Formats: sequence, structure tokens, C-alpha cells
Amino acid sequence: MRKANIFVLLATLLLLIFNCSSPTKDYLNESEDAKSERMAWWDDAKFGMFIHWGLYAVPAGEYKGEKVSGIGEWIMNSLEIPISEYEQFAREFNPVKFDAEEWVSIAKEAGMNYIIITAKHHDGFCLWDSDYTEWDIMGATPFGRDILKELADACENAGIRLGFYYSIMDWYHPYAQGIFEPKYNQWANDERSNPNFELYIENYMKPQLKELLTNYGDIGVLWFDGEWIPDYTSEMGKDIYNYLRNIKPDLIVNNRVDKGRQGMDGMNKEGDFAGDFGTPEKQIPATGIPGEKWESCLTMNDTWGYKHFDHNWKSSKTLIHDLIDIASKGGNLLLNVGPTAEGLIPAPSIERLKAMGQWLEVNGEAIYGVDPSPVDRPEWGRYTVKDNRIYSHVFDWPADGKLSLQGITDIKRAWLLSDSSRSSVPITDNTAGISLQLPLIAPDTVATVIVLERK
Ligand code: FHN
Repeated sequence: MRKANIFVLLATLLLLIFNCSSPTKDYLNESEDAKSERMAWWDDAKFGMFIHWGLYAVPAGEYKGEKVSGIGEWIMNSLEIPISEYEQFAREFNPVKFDAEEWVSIAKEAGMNYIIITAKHHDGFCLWDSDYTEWDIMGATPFGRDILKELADACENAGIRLGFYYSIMDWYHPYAQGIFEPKYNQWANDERSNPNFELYIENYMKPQLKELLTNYGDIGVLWFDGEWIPDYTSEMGKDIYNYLRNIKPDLIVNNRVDKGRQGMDGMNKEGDFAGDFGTPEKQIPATGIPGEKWESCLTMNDTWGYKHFDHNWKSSKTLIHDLIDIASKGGNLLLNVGPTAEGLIPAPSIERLKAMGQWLEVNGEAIYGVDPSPVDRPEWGRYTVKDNRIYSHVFDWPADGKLSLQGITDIKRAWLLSDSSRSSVPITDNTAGISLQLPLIAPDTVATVIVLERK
């Protein structure tokens, strides 16, 4: 046998031995108990910070005098900015006011328990020092600091879990389904696909995901997006899910790792595998997603990425009611901030987060670790449940102080959660449930919580 053939044979044998020595586990059919144990911290957390930050903060929604009407992080596509021009934003990106400790402190003070940041959004730009591209914070900008490393360290110091958003769609990588690749312009022809897309997945996306899971501490969540592109398949999604779980078995992965856009209820409609949780976006499912884990991701104004002229801010009252509504239906709230190109979270966002944190400081017991309401929501507010307590979140306080709770029975005692002395609130049983005689003035005009202790 010629030496060359012997070499090939030996190389093949080594390859087989190596592959056999690291068997991969199939996590697609994990038991519900194992999944519940893995997701226990996420279930209890209830409230997280979404951070959309990247080069799109430089134009901040406006380019060459034209304002985008849509979401700010899509400006490259919305205004069809050629890659050669878009790269200028990287040369300008120098967020000298970025302070990871400050961002984490803002999240913690708001009562948030985890942070999900756009490690790589659709423009392909990487907020970390990647070995697989120079289109990243270290190679393309004057900033010269690894943003994700600083954020990971700050999260670890503060005891807040960190997760990464990663866009499968990539407008920059030549092997991805690029909107700005003339041959593969998916907007012109959905049928057209990129013959090298699988190389993008195997030789770029997977190695980058491994970087993110092994170089930045105990990452809790991989939050995929951009899965709707024609080149991406459900089989790829299942393979990537197993690839990630074999790197980090306790990792939590959202439903967008699989093909198909999340439907109105936040679960995949096309793919037959829905990751670990559903992701209703800019919406709260009317009745939650019974039997599923889910997280509504919401903006505070109308954009994810910073737009200097988007001042359509929701009130803190609305945001607190959204958090309560979501918790009462068994979901998590991932609430977005879009920092500026300087690295600052906009003041209106901070103002609202402070108000949410102050409310949670008093009422967090009625949100963290709760289960969904056992009865239909009342017209005056919402219910959450934990152990032998039902929490009544009253949005609309009765003028005469008499509150009717339909369908609620077997209550031993009731008190205002904000009352440290736990003075009993008078209860009257009736055929439809119970009535409470409350003070005439609501202790908290946004939402007052009454604790109902079951017999
Ligand atoms: O296209 C993205 C969008 O920019 C943003 O990241 C949201 C947030 O979940 N997800 C996609 C739109 O569904």
C-alpha cells in the first residue's frame, strides 16, 4: 500500500476515533421535568432587560437627511445603505460613555433579573472580539474594548443572568442570506438562495456561538432571531439547538432557533420544534400560551434600536400593568432599551425603569416566581398565585372600597401587601365568591396588591 494511502487511512481512523470519543447527546426530546429544572431560574425571574445596541445607534434612525419610518436597527435595509457606506458607522462607533456596571445597576434597580443583549443583529456586526471576523468591536471600530466581556463581568458581579441575542440572518457575511448581496437579494426573489449558506452555518455561525458560550462566563440564554430567511431550515435549527446544549447543557434557547416566525401566540407555526420558550413580540397574548413557557418582548417606545426622534414613550403605569398582565398569564417580560452611540441608555427609559423598580420593591413578592391566575381575570385588575396565596392586583380602585372577587373562595385572611403590619381586610363570603371592604383611597394608584391567604 502506498504511503499516501496509509496516511489517508490513519487520518480517517483518527477522525473516527475522535468523533466517537465525543458522542453528542440529543436534547430534542428532553423530559418536561428536566426542562422545568433547567428553566427554574428563568421561570422565577419573570422580568428581564432586552438591549438592542450596535452600529445602527450611530445614524439613530436618520441617514443623509432621510428618517426611517420603521425600527431603528433596520436602517441599513430600510434606507438600502450599501455595505461600503454602512461600514463608515463602524469607524464612527466609539461609545466612550459606555459603563457596563451602570447598565447592570439600572437593570437591577428596575427589578430585572436577566439581560439579553444583541451580540450580533441583522447587520452582522459583532459586539465582541470574535476570532472569525474583523467586522466586530475590536477590528472595525476605534473603541477597542470587548463590550460583551465588560457586560458579562458586570452581570456576574451583580448576580444578574446574561444572555445573547444572535441573528441568523446576516446582511454582511458573503455566505449568509444577504439582503445586500445582489445575487441573493431575498427581497427580489425569495426563491433565490445562497449556495454557501451551510458554510456560513458550519464555519461561522456555530464557531461564533461557541465563542459566546465559552468565553463570557455562565451564559443563561441564547435568543435567536432572523430565522425566517429562505436558506434557514428547521433541520438546521434542531442541529444548532443540540450543538449548543452539548456545549452548555443548562443553556436556555428561544423558539426562534427553529424555522418559521412565531405566530400570534409566540410559538413557531412552521417549524415542528419550538425551542424552550415562545417569543410574542410587541404583544401580550390575550390568554397567554397555556402549557407553554413564553416571554413577551416589548419596546418602551416604538423602536428597538435607538432613534433620536422616537419620543413615543409608554407610561410607567402602562409598563407596570404590562408586567402584571404577563405574569398573571404565566409569561416573562423582556423589556427593551436602545442605548445611544455614546453608550447611554436614554433618560426616558431610565425614568420608567426606576418607577418599575420602586413598584417591585414593594410588590415583587406578587410577581417573582408566581404561577398564572387560576380564574379569569377580573375587570378591575389581575391575579397571580404563589404557594397558598392569591395576589389581587387592583388597577381600578372601587370608589366605595367594596371589591368583588368572582370565583375566589376559601380565603382565610386578606391584607394589603404594602402593609407591613398585615392588618386584616374585612372579607364577606357570597355565592359568587368573596367581597373585600378596602380603604377608600388606593395606597398605590398604579396597582395596589391585596394578599389573599387560602384556607
Ligand atoms: O427584525 C428583528 C427586529 O430588529 C428586533 O430585533 C425584534 C426584537 O425581537 N426581532 C425582529 C423582528 O421580529
